[in-house]
Amino acid sequence: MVYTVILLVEDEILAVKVLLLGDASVGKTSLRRAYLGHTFKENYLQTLGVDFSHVNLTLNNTKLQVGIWDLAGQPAYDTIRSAYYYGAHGLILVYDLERDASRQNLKNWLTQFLQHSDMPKTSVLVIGNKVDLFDSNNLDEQNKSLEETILTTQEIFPKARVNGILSSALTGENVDSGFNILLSNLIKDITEE
Ligand SMILES: Nc1nc2c(ncn2[C@@H]2O[C@H](COP(=O)(O)OP(=O)(O)OP(=O)(O)O)[C@@H](O)[C@H]2O)c(=O)[nH]1
Ligand SMILES: [Mg+2]
Repeated sequence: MVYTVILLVEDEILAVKVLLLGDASVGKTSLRRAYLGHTFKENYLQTLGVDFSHVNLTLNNTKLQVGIWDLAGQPAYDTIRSAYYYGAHGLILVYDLERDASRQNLKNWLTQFLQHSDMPKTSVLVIGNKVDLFDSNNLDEQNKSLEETILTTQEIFPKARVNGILSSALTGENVDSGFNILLSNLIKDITEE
């Protein structure tokens, strides 16, 4: 099977591929929708296989066309998911701050991704989502586990630029800034090659 690496430099527009990965119901689709400016949906409607969006923007004087591949976390999609890992410049690993098992499981998501990814460099953003469910003045524990997760991710994937944030798709907190961190790193990866 031939896979096309999705990096086209046409008319100085960089076309980049970003993946959202993580357990079912952690909020991947909600984060994608929040980033695109869509309204928050309270009811859970599982992604059926994959959802895709793209957005054009300029960041750090670079024109980007960002393709966001939002992969279903339900185990039923385990076999088809790996086909989407190829050519990803950016990886967003999402966990639910209320479900520590979803954070622990990010190791498995990353390992699975690395078995299929073919890119020399990938930027990674770890997101602890649903921060609106916690007291904003008392996030020490959440910040500590985020730091721990960033370190583990970096250990498993030493070549990657890894960052992390606590976010909320409901309030929009840190959604834009998180994507911007990832995209800035990814521009560095591509332009410094
Ligand atoms: N309170 C709160 N709820 C959220 C947040 N993000 C998502 N949710 C809720 O969590 C549930 C799951 O959200 P989705 O975005 O569908 O989760 P997903 O990760 O895309 O799930 P799959 O498509 O099955 O992999 C929904 O009921 C959302 O309303 C958040 O930031 N805060
Ligand atoms: Mg989804």
